Amino acid sequence: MTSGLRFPLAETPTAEEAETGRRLFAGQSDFVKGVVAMSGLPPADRLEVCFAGRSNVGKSTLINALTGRKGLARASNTPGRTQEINFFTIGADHYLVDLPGYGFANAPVAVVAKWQKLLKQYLSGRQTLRRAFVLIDMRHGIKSVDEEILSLLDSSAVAFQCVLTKADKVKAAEQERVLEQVRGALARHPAAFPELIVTSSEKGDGIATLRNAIAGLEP
Ligand SMILES: Nc1nc2c(ncn2[C@@H]2O[C@H](COP(=O)(O)OP(=O)(O)O)[C@@H](O)[C@H]2O)c(=O)[nH]1
Ligand SMILES: [Mg+2]
Repeated sequence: MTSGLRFPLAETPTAEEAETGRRLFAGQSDFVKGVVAMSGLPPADRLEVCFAGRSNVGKSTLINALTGRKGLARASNTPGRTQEINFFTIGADHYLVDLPGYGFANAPVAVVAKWQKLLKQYLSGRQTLRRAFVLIDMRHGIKSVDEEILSLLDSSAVAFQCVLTKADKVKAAEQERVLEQVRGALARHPAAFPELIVTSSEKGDGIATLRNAIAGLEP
């Protein structure tokens, strides 16, 4: 039995599904607020998805590609800057939540500790959070720096789906090798959703599939 049977690639949406996803993301997207404490969270009054990934994985670029809005999520992070949970609306009834990038080598210990506490509180306490999307660089696969958030998602019982980024930078044979590494690592995580999505924000690959994964979530 090949491990390819576990964690297959999500199927490309049908034309009808793609249209539903397109329509969701064609709705008004706005930055709502950056949150630094649980007391600052907007009311949990709509379906929510969050995006996590190490800094430079391509998270801002992917959020911009999903929404078709270039400047929505700032496409860069400054190491050590205040770590905020950023809320965006997608249409009238979805929140898209941008979690701060992790894995800065030189972030101050106190900043990291404060961030981890807020993240833990957010993930374990947000009733409307339906799925986390964890972005993994297709050139690197799942690294030890990613394991912390995956374990946190397991312990918070938040279903998470892995999204491979920057596929345009990796040749097909190498992509297969990285996908096998990712499948092996995910097998140890009970909260892992059993489908992977390969994307290139540069080429537009996988964007319709990711939109469809979000549009198909039940409120
Ligand atoms: N070739 C390629 N580069 C990408 C892609 N997505 C992001 N990048 C580049 O990767 C770098 C980091 O992207 P960014 O979105 O700021 O990462 P973030 O720190 O995770 O928000 C930028 O130089 C992007 O242009 C992609 O799909 N393909
Ligand atoms: Mg960013």
